[in-house]
Amino acid sequence: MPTDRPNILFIMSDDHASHAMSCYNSRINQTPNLDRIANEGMRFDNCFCTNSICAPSRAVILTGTYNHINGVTTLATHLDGRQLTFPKLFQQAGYQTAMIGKWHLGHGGIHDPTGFDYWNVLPGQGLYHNPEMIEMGEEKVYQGYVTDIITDLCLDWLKARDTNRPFMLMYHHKAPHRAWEPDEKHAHMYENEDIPEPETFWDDYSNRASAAEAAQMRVDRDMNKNDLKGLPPEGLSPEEDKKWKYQRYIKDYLRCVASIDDNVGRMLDYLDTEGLTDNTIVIYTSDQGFFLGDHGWYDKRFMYEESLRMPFIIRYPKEIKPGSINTDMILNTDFAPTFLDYAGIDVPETFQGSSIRPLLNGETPEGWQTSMYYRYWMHLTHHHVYAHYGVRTHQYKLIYYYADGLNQKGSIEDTKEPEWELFDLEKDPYELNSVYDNPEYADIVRELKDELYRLQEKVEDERYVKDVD
Ligand SMILES: [Ca+2]
Repeated sequence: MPTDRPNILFIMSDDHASHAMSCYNSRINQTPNLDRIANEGMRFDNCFCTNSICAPSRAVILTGTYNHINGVTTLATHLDGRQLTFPKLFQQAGYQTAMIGKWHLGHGGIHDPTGFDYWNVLPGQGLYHNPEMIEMGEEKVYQGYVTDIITDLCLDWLKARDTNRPFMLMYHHKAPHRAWEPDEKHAHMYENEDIPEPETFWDDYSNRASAAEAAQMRVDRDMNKNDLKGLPPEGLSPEEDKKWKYQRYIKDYLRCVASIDDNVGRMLDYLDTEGLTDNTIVIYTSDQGFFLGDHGWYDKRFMYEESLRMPFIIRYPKEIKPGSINTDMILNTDFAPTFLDYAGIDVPETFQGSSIRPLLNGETPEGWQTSMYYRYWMHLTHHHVYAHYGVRTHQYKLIYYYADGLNQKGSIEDTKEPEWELFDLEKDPYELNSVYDNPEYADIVRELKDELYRLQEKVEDERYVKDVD
């Protein structure tokens, strides 16, 4: 084995949308420490998840396979840890490996983390304050704020590591997941200001399939007292009420993000102090995007842009030109092959993505993906979002709401009539007008359906029984 193998510091948060990061030109907050990673490395503007929900995205990242292969289609399907994962390969190759923070892929027996020399994870979603954690199978309660605690545990592990061997550390935050509970230090940020509302805040869900209107994740209607940390003042008009709720929601969300930013700063400072910066690949991403009042919503699940898009910034001074921006399409299936590539470990043939290392060197390989396949399986559960699949290219997005639970654990068996949507992302970047039935797009629809079925076959998924034409 080569002696100069890089360390991997894989930072992931939960539900952090890229439009709440200043390196992605956020209009609503500043993230100076996350920006350090982007400014000293590369920012990806078209990184997408293949199923926009927590556990499924995490399973894709670990196994390098789509959810119909790894079995984690919904939140109720836990990971079978007997599968091949990239941490196992790192461990076998002599890396020191650790998983600290949010796991959310099940606990006990075959569901505990595997491939790690050390793991210490939150049970399920975990708590923001004084969280219980499971350290190598043993439950412990920690005093303090979860984002600080996870960072402290990562720093402790790094300080105690064997400095003669490289490390792969998964530093995975719970924040800024619902119910967005900030710590005392950030509780008063934004107190005397109004956060701008997104362009689609007043969306009325017209000109689309029925799924958008049917979803139950509206800021004005579906947030509860826990989300809002109180109830709106009496006597507000419906518009004022919605605006009030948005401010409560977004400020707490951004306060949780601010704590992540501070803590990532501590981590980057540690790498600097220890002389580890040059030989450590630092990645910051989130398991999916999130609606920050966009379309009047919170939450994710939909194949719409705000939810589909993952932040992805990466720094590696030895290979990546500082301040670079890439617009090629990359997916969460590509993460594992990329990490393995850098570590000099062969990527197993069963992994379905590709290493993005050429992109990081400024070269887009011939035939690089220009379309992606998406599938949300968890029909109706929690937020009444219809099960759907679809294809996105750089210009278009075709979505098929097959709206069937298909007996997936964690889905609800209440089948709806299937519907299609097509968006021209150049003309309609906010996806407000489906042009599926517009005759001018008939050829595009045909091409995209062919591409959808091609991708479905390529990744070995099955077409829905009513999707025939
Ligand atoms: Ca998530």
